[in-house]
Order: sequence, then structure tokens, then C-alpha cells
Amino acid sequence: MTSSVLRVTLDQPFTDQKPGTSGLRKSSRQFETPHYLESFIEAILRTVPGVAGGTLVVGGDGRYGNRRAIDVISRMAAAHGVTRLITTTGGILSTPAASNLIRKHGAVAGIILSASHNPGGPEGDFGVKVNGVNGGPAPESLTDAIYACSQSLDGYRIVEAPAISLEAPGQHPIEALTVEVIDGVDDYLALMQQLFDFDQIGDLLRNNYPIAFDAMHAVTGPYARRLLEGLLGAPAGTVRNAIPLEDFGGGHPDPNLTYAHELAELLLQGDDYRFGAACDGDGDRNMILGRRCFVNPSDSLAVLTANATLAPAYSNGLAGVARSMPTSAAVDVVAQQLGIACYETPTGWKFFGNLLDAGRITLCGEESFGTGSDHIREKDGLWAVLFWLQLLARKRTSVAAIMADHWSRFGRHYYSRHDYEAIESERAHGLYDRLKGLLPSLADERFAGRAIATADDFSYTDPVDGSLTTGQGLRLLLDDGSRVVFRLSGTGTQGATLRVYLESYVPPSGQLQQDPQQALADLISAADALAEIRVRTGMEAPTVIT
Ligand code: VG1
Ligand code: CO
Repeated sequence: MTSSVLRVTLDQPFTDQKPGTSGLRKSSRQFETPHYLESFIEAILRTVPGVAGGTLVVGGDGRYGNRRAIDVISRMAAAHGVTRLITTTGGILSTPAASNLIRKHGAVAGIILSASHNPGGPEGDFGVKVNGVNGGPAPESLTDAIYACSQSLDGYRIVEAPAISLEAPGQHPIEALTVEVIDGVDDYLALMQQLFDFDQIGDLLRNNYPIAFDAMHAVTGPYARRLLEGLLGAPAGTVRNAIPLEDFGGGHPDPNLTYAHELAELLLQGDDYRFGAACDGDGDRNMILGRRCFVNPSDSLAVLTANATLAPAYSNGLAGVARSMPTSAAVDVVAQQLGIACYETPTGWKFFGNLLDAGRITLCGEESFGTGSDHIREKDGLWAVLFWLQLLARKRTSVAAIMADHWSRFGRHYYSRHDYEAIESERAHGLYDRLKGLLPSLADERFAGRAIATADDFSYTDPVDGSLTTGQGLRLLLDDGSRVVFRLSGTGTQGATLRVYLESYVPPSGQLQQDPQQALADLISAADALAEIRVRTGMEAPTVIT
């Protein structure tokens, strides 16, 4: 039999394929440049151990480019000797569901096609993320090796064959490779049923407890419909914007008060719903709302930690918890009272993976609307929604009451993130580098009327494998427990995004019911003055405040 493997030679390699916080994220147009996608996939297939003879999981959030990428990856996987490739009907596979499939099938890797919360469509963004054998984002050692490979790539191998159909489950050969198209939702539902008490949650949702879930025309629509309206019996229409669209209906599938404002208005201004939630493009983030109550993601992690034993999966307690550095210390206070370890990692889910694999932590989360547990190795939007519904079903009280009770026990961490998006790259780096240069001179200064206890650039030594990660964000820790952190985003595709994270702690005896922007006003203006944000960016206000 003559092989149909085509060897394509590249005149020169693409040198811009450096993965950021969550893989390689670029404009859809860039990914449509001839050989661009293929080059990155080639670098992945050459670098990931065990590709020849192994299993791969491939799928994405349904955005523009998803199906084409699945076709290209399938044919390239065949050319690289992969024996089994698992993908899904319509190519629809949320990031947490992908993590589950990788673990369940012992895949050597997963390739997730998503730019998460970035807009999609021909004028939007596309992304390729590699997950490793544990189901989590590849560690930096692997993404660095993939990048190094891409830099000197001379060509790639691909099988010439027609695209396989993703319309229905089935098995399709491409040379020695079997492509298995499965339903991408089934296994995820089964996993959720192992973790939570569906009878109890269903009992809540079937009995006059209206909730609203916004899938933002992204990947969680099919999952949420089957979970909430199917298994749990919530009324039809509970899931809004449930059909995944290639451009997310022109929206920005980022579940926060700015981009999910329709849902926010329903809950924060109206009285029709008791609970609201939204997920992002690839289904790994969550926003939780109660009636007239927004749950800050850092607080959400703390509440889940404090009440974890109410969910069957965590009824024996938690091994420990972790949060990313910019996430508020709300969970630290809970962990201390519970007497369990609390780790502080750099931004991005990959750093939680080692802690989860080593059994050191059970729950973890980030301020950016990401929460998860040891059930997979990604953050998981619908899992967090179910966890909150489990608490509500057990406690039979409101979200606002849960928050008030939490703050009265543990104190409150007022928290906000201010994002300045699409700053011209040189300006952003100029601002950041200047600030970094100032750090040594700040140690004995005052900031917003308080003494600066520490001024540093965060670095992290992994307690499991000892690896060191530096340059993870500029921190000003004040003597009363307040903090300001400055970071440049690793997921943006236009210019640079500056994130300013602001936090101040009020103990249980203090004033707990204030607007966070007011409570943080002095830190906000001091941060602007120190970093010269307005002057240097020319922006009068942040693009997004969460
Ligand atoms: C952002 C968030 C970070 C998150 C990352 C990936 O990164 O701040 O907390 O892990 O997105 O999330 P950055 O570098 O732009 O701050 V997702 O939903 O894209 O996997
Ligand atoms: Co995401």
C-alpha cells in the first residue's frame, strides 16, 4: 500500500509560537496563514512523549476554526503514528471535559482548541492548548520544549485524506489511526453525578427555585442543558444562549459583570431568580450570582472550602487548598481555621497540577473566575455551579445570607481587579519595567497611608518538584494585610493588558458591608499614582473592573 503521508517543507519556521498562560493564542487570521497551525501541531507531535502508538484527545469550544483544526490534527496525528484519536460530535468539548477524557483514556496528551474568554470568529481569536497525561495544562518544561522545536522547524507531515465526519458518533480510520467520535458530554455528566447529590439539588430546582444560567453561546450550552434542564429538572429556558456559535453570537464569552451584564442585571436588579451563573468560552470559568448579590471569585473559593463537607465528594474533608498569587487571601483564613495547608502559586492552572497529583490539595482557584478540585486537572465552571447549588440545597438559604455569614465568621477581603486592555505593547512594558525598577527603593516607603512590608517580584518554587518560576507579578504587601499586585496578561492577543489586583482585609469586627470600589479607593488612587497608569497608558479608566 502506498502511503499518503505528505511531507511539506517550510522555507522558514514561524518564530512567534511561544505559548502564553494558556497555550498559543493568536488571531483567527494568523492561524489561517498557510502552514501556521500545522507548524505548531508538528512541534507538539514531535515533542510530546509517547505520541507514536499513543492516544490523543482533541476537541474545542466550537469557535471558528475548530472543525478545520480537528481535521488537520487528525491527519497529522495519523502521519505521526498515533493509534487512537478521541474527538467529539461537532468537535464540542469543554476544557474540563477534555481533562476528564485524557485521564479516563490514558491519553498521552490532549489538544484543546480554544482561546477561552477571547472573542471568536474570523475576526476574533483562536488558540491551541496542550494538556499532559495528568489531564492538566502542560508544564512549562514541555511548552518550552514545544516552542524550541517550533523555532527550527523545517517542515511537517500530514496524511492526505478527506475530512472525517463529526456529525455523529462513530469510528473512522486514517491509515493506521482510528479516529473515535464520541459524545463529548456523556462522560462529564457521569463524573458530576459521582461528586454531588443530584437528588438533593434536583429537589431544590424542581420546587419553585428559579435559576438562570448563561452559556454565552459557547461550549457549556449542551452540557448545562443536559445537567440543569435534563438530569436536575430545572425548567426549559433555564439555560440561556445555549447553542454554541462560531463567533459566540458576537459576544465576549467572559463571565464577569462587564461581559455577562445581561445575566448580572437579571440577578442584581431583578427579583425573578434566586441564583445565576455563567461560564466562559471553553467552560472552565464560572461567575456566581445570587439575588442582588455578586460572589467575588476569591470569596467563592473560600466559601466552597469552608463548606466543602456538604458535598458528597468532599465529605471527608480537604487535604489542603491552593490559590494563585493574585487571588485574595480569603481562602487562607478559612484554611488556617480548618488547620489545612494553603499554597500560593503563580497565575495559571498548570501550577496546581503537581499539588493535586501529589495529593497535597483538594480544592484550588483563581481570582479570574476559576475554581476546581482534584476530580480533574483543569478549572471547571459547571462543577463550581453544581457545588454552589449543592450548598444552597443543603442550607436552604440565600446566596447573600451565605456570604454575610461567611464574612461574619472569617472577615472580609475586599477585592477588585482593574484591567487596562490593548495598551500599546512598548508603553505597557515601559510602565511595568519602571515599576519593577522602583521595587527595591519602596521597601521602607508608605503607600496609601500604610507601611510597605514587602515589595517584590513574585517567584515560586514548586514544593513537589522543586522547579523555580520567576517574574510572576509585582507585589506591594502592606503592614495591615492589604495588597496591590501588578501583572501583565499572558493571554491577550492585542498589545498588552495590565492587570492591577487590589485587596484589603477587614476582620469580623470591622465594617463588612461596603462597596468594594469604595473600600479600595485609597489603594486604587495610590496604585495609579505610583505606576503612573493614566499618564503612561493615556487611559482614564480601566477597560474592565471585576
Ligand atoms: C488569565 C487569568 C488567569 C487564567 C488564564 C487562563 O490569564 O488571569 O488567572 O489562568 O487567563 O484562563 P492572564 O495571563 O491573561 O492574566 V482560561 O479560562 O483562558 O484557561
Ligand atoms: Co477558559
